Amino acid sequence: MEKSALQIARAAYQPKLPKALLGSVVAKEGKPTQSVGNQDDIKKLFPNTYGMPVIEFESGEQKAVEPINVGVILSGGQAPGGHNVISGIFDGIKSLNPNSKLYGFILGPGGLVDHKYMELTSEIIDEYRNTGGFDIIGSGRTKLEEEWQFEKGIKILKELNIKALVIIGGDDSNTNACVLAEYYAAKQYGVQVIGCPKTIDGDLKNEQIETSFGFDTACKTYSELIGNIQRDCNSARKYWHFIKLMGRSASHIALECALQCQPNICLVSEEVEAKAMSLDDVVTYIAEAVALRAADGNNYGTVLIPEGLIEFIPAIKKLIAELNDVLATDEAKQVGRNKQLDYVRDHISEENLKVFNSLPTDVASQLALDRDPHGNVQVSLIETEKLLSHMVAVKLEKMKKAGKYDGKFAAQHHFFGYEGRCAAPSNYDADYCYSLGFNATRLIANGKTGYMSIIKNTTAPAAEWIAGGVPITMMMNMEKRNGKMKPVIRKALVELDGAPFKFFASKRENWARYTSYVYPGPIQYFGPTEVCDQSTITLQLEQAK
Ligand code: FBP
Repeated sequence: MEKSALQIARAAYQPKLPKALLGSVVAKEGKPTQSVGNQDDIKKLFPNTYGMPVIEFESGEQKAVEPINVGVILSGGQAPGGHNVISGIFDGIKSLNPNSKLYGFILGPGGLVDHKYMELTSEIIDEYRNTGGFDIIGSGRTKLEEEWQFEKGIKILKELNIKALVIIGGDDSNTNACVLAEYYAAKQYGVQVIGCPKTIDGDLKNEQIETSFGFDTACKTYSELIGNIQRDCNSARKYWHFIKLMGRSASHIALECALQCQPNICLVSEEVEAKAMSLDDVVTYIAEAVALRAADGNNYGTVLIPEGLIEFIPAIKKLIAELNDVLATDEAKQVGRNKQLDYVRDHISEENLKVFNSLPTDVASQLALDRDPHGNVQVSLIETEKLLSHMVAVKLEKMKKAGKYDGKFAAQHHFFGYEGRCAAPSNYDADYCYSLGFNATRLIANGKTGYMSIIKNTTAPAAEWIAGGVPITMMMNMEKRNGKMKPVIRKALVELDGAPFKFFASKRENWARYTSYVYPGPIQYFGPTEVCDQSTITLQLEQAK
């Protein structure tokens, strides 16, 4: 593989590990745990993996370990640092016993079911250290939830003598990891399953998990681009830039980019829902800010829009919930794609039909037709940035006629998502991911299953990071998916009484009116620690509490 000068220098970077993982470790076990909700249901569904303690590793004497074969799966959307999780696992099992082997399943969970795999040797691993992307083995969104899939999986695991499987994924994938761990434990198949918290969306976090990997690099990449746009915007002074940012559900990415770049406007879906705002309320909010700046002679600005916004507008949320139920029936599944919109119109309530018919046709079809394998609306395909700017233009025309606005409005549109998911991991993500992978092997060596690898205290220098494991059942509750109640990891949305949102809320009026842009510039890998090794502002504010 041809490499750039930066890639060559970066390949030599040795990611940091928490002090506790540098030598042998012992597991310190806490008290039995409970799930975050629906304890009775979750306990019943996970009799073998429920209630296990949180684990923290301390330096100590590790017993001699036999060679161990481990399998690894990358699941779901790409996130910077995935290759470092894998290199951490590789180095971790080799340090336990040099004859251990690592197998990667190709293109996500489907690789386990279809028996598509490759052995990851040191030559292969060395090609991918500290690089972005998931291309070492590829990723996929196949949902692992059926017994026949688990049974097909165990066949290949036994054939390769794999004793433990590490699933690197977001909330849905780790939910499936837990279901698989429970199934293999119940059947006494002798295969452990460990999860690693991944997603640029930043919504897999809780008291035990500080952040999901990839969030740091993705936000820094988007912030560089937003900063560049703001500088262009402040130079030409003639456009309003509407920038949609990935994050299927939670607004963590948009909020973090706002904290880094200080745009004029940043919408936060969770606030829109809490204030029960309609689409028209959102449009009015933006239009009034545009008018205020125009009054000062500033016909330009930036608006950050979280990708999932549309789903959080209460009337649309209600509509989506009914659409999910209506589309989950066997009857609906038989309806041809070209008749599906009519079918939907005939089967939803009058109230929801009104909302449905008020939406532009492409948005309505997107809500009604396409779901990902986990039953989620594919919000990345909805052009909210164009929808909003169009509606703002119409609103401003009305305001002009009423003598409430006197300015020029020209819009540019952007969507940042895929640009950041495979960026070369920042030092934070490179270290965090390597530690997560290495730590997963210590959970395996200690016989754990149904755990997620965790690294805490990550705003401190890496030597002070805390390593351990959290039982996945502890993060679960019951939620409706595809029309049925299912055990799932609770998604972490932006908390409106949390420090990051409160800080943003205290500043946004000023940022809206006066040009206060910050231009963060590109991620730096080499140089002073205050430039290269800082975590996200979100995490810093959360940890400062
Ligand atoms: P994960 O939750 O699997 O990490 O993926 C998140 C995400 O990047 C969202 O931000 C986005 O909406 C979605 O994936 C896009 O999915 P796809 O890659 O299938 O287009």
